[in-house]
Amino acid sequence: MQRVELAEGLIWWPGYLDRAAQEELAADIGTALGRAPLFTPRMPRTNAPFSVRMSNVGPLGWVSDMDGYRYQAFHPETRAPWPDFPARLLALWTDLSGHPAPPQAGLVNWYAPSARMGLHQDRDEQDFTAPVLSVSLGDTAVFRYGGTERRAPTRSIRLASGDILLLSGDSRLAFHGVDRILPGTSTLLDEPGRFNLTLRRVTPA
Ligand code: MD3
Ligand code: FE
Repeated sequence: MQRVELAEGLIWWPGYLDRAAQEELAADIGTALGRAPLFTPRMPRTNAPFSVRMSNVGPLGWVSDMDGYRYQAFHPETRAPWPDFPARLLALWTDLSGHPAPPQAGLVNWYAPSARMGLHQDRDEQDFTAPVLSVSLGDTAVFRYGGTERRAPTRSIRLASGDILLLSGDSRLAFHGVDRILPGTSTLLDEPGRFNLTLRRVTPA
């Protein structure tokens, strides 16, 4: 298993999940989305829609609307609690995060082929000492990352289905984004596009 340290604390395991494991996780996510459908987040203030659609699993979920970015325990449209973490997703955190406390939020991002995510930092959590773990499923994404200041130079890698990233230490507050999806690069899903699953802690343990 290849383990690549892209920057201090930014670890990449290309092809960590084999095809069978990807299929199982994709099925778990399909089940969760049956209970907590994808929603379209909106930018605070402008109310402009994100091109990425989202849902969550676990006790807390990330949402964004006119009132701001936040974590909350229920779906913004159905008002139902988020589905439980799939056990297979929790196992990846145990195996790879190096963090003693369990994740609290499992954000599910869905990228249709035209979706993008602009360069940003993840700073809505109260505990930056905990890492973030990211799993890619479906079509390859062109992922860009830089430093902790927006003007720092950036580099790009292609995140393929089954790849895992760990964002820890000095990279926990790195700027990052998704420039584009490369449709037709994976046969995992029934439609073109990509899921990204991120596991996070929100509050101090
Ligand atoms: C680097 N998601 O949900 S995952 C996000 O592919 C997000 O959907 C992207 O950025 C996606 O916030 C990138 C990889 C990732 C996740 C969190 C990070 C990279 C990160 C936090 C800090 C630094
Ligand atoms: Fe992010």
